[in-house]
Order: sequence, then structure tokens, then C-alpha cells
Amino acid sequence: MHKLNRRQLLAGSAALALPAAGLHSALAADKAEFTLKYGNNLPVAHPMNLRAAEMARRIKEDSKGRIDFQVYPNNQLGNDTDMLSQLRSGALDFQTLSPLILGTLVPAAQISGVGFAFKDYTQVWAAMDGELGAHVRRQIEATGSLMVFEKIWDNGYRQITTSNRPIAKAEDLKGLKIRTPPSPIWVSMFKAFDASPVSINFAEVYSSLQTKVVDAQENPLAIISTAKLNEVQKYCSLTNHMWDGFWFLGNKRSFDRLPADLKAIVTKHVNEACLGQREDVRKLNDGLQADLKSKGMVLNETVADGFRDKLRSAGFYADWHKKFGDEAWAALEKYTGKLA
Ligand code: X2X
Repeated sequence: MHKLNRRQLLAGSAALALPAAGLHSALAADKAEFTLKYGNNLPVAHPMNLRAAEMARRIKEDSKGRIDFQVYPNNQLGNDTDMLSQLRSGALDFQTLSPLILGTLVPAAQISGVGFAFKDYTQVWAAMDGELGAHVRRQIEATGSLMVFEKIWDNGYRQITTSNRPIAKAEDLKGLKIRTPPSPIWVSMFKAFDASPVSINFAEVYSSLQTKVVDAQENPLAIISTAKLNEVQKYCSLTNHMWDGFWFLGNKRSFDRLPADLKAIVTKHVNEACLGQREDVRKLNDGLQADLKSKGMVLNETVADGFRDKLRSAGFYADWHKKFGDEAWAALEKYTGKLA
């Protein structure tokens, strides 16, 4: 009997991999041939998770229940650093992660996070769906343990929030105790601004702001809003100092265990969800200024030139050009124009 054989097969794998959280039905996991766990660091209300939930349903439907695709949002499985090590070992099958945090493992991935590089989304998607993204994906695959889907998900242009003062010009960053994600280029950039950056995973950002371990952080408006950082921050300075995204990463061995037809189903729905997510995130980021004001935040505009000049004179572009190498830097400047 087909069903019995499959259940026997499952006894040692998927059937035992039921999540403790009870979010996913035991029945679904029992029937599925493959249980795939995807973890991320964002609140449930963020478009990434709305699209991920829809994607998981479609993967289940299209695979006729052979795949149980489980989404674990909001750092439920640990912070980004924890999830990345689970992903490498195969304890986690998929993770969306900023290219810059991935930089702790794949330094070359950080190149999309160079400050004030992409002038607009036309440049972002041309580069990331083009040669620059392809260059980075090759470096990710070269780890041997990771695979990556073709389309990078959007996080957005990042803005600085503080509890103590608005940031109108580069000099205002001097001495600012600001949280940055754990990533060499992030720390380097805020050091170049003469700030005092502290690397903290997103899982601990709200509490570090609340307890004043740091006075500031930077993120796109969609995250400031869905993570309710406005509750623990007063000022929001629209610096647009860098664009950030999320590579949809997988454990290579785990993905390669899927038969070709199921690989195709997963790939199709991950890339499709990504394109929808890009639109949702952009709309949300564009529409949130009034909302954050109504919640008591004080917003201010800034002019990029002075910030960029400060990075230039601190040697930020020259240093990272040297680290990434001429070829990669040329692939970046092909889309952004000369940076320094
Ligand atoms: O950690 C952050 O600030 C976040 C959520 O934007 C990233 O994943 C880089």
C-alpha cells in the first residue's frame, strides 16, 4: 500500500519534525513527504510575512500536499545569527537574510549595501536582477552549504530614528550610540560618520532602544512601523542612506533532496511571492510618513550630498572598493555611476 509505505518512510523524518509552536497542523505534517522550515526576522504584519504565508499555501496546493512549507516569522527560531548557523547545518531549510548580515559568512555579499549607492529603485533592480546580483549569488553558492533563489526580496531604503535628536546633517551623527545589524560594512559606515555603532540582532532592537542600551537605529519605515519602534523612538530622519534587501537562502543539501518537480514548484512560488512583496514593501514605505507622524514621531528630510561627502572624505568608498576588488566594484558602478 502506497500510503502505508510513505508513512513508514516518514516515521523517521517529517513526522518527528513537528514544530513545538503548534502553529502548523499535525495532520498536514503527517501527510506531507517533505516538511520545509523557513525562518525570518520580521513581524507577522510586514509584507514579507503576508506574502510568505500566501506562498506557503500555494506550495502546499501545487504540490498536492507533498510539501508542508512552514513559515516561522519574528525570530521565533532565534535571531539572524542563530538562524544562519541553523541554515548552514540543515536544522533550518530556508532563511531570508540581509546581504550585509550574510557578509559575516560571504563578505562579497555586502556590496549591495554600500552607502548612498543606488539613486532609485530602477538602479536597485537593474543591479540586483542583473550582473551585480549574479556576482553575489555565485559567491553565496561557492560556500557549498547554501543555495539562493534568483530574486532578492525588498527591505527598502533605510532611515535613522533616535530618541534624543533629529539627524539633519552628517555632523549630527557624531558620537551617536546607534544600533546596526551585525555586519562589517554597517559598522564601518557608521564609524566613518563618527558615530558609535553597536552590532545588535534585530530580535533585540526594541528592547535595546527601550532600555537605552542604544539611542538610535536605522531601518525602512515599513519595519519601524510594523515593529512599533515609534514607541521607543522620537525622531525619524529621512536619510535614505542605503538600500537593503533579503536574499532568500536555502540549505543546499536539503533543497537538493527534493525531486525536480517539487524544486520547480518551490522556486516558482518563492520568486513570484518576491515580486509581489517588492510592490507591497515599496507602497508601504512610501505611504507611512503621515502614519508615523500621527503616532507622535517627528520627521525631517535631509540632503544626501553632505552625508556622501563625509563617507568619501573618511575613505569609506576607497576602503570598500579595495576589499571588494576592482571587478566587483566596476559591476556596482555600472549601475550606480561613479561613487568616489
Ligand atoms: O536587522 C535589521 O535592521 C533588518 C530587519 O532591517 C535586517 O534584517 C537587516
